[in-house]
Amino acid sequence: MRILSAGKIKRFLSLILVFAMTAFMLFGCASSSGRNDSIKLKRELYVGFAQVGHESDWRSAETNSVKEALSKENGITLELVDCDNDIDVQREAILDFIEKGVDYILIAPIVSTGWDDILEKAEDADIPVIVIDRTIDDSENYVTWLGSEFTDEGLAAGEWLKSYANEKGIKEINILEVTGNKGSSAENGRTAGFHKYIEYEGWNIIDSLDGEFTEEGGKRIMDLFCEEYEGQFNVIVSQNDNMAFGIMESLDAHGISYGVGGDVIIISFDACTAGLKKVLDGSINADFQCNPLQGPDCLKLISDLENGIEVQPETTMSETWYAAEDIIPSITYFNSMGEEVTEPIVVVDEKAVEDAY
Ligand code: GYE
Repeated sequence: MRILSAGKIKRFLSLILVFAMTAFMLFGCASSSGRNDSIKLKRELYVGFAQVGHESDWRSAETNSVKEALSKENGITLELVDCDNDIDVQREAILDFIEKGVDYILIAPIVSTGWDDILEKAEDADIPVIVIDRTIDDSENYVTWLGSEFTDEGLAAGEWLKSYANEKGIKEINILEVTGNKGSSAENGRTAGFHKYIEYEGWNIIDSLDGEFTEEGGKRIMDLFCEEYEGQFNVIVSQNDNMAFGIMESLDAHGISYGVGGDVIIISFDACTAGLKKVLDGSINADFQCNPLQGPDCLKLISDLENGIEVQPETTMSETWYAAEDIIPSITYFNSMGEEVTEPIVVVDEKAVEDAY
């Protein structure tokens, strides 16, 4: 038997690793890549989709992804209601779907509570409900949920800031936080995750206000913060990219520098194309991706349900953490499941922007 040298074994193992990673990228994430070539439904379906609204680039990408997958060509008539962030409109939309007797109801819930009675009605009418994006926390009358681990996004942002401050020798962290809609699980999770670090690291949080996930909201809150706290903060956490755009407008107007080499570190979430452009030009320091391309997985879930295949109660999207500077290769932290994970921090280049949603 030939004995391989340690160097050869190492090279061989890294080859296997590269091969496995390539295979994973090609096939492991296929369900989130937008292709569902093999799915053929046995009957025409009518699906009602109560969408949150159109507040952000993330939301538009999710809407388009669902529209593309749940399409006429795939045998589905999709009735989409844009609820414009109004909880009453969303409830009405679902009651209307129940009345019409749709085959499936798809909900991206604006808030995570207040669903018990309405989902019971859907259950009574025998209409399967699929929840996407944000979670529903006060009812179990739905078949499955597909979305992101928002708490992990917040935890990853906290761990990144801890490592970044260490590397840069930043001793004091004074944070202003612009959250997304209160009561939405996206806001709950990102806040819960990031605030763990505030607590553990003893960082100072000066203020936290709701910017409703919109550019206008981000600007409005930042204008208030600038008036009130100018000179007192060195970190801004914006719970999505669109609010970060508004925040940067406000900082520009107040003559406050930010991003790489600036006075204020900006952390954002979503990593949409416009957001990653801002990371590439150094205006946003780090952006924690939330993956909105849920259409193909929705179609697969519906197809499995149609074929009597049991679906898992939860599907989580795979996501990437991005930064402007090449100083933190990876972060290690305990995720929301209590597992220790090590994940890469990807430095944004032209290609990352091109590949974004
Ligand atoms: O981050 C934000 C959107 O629920 C994950 O909602 C979603 C959030 C997303 O408006 O941009």
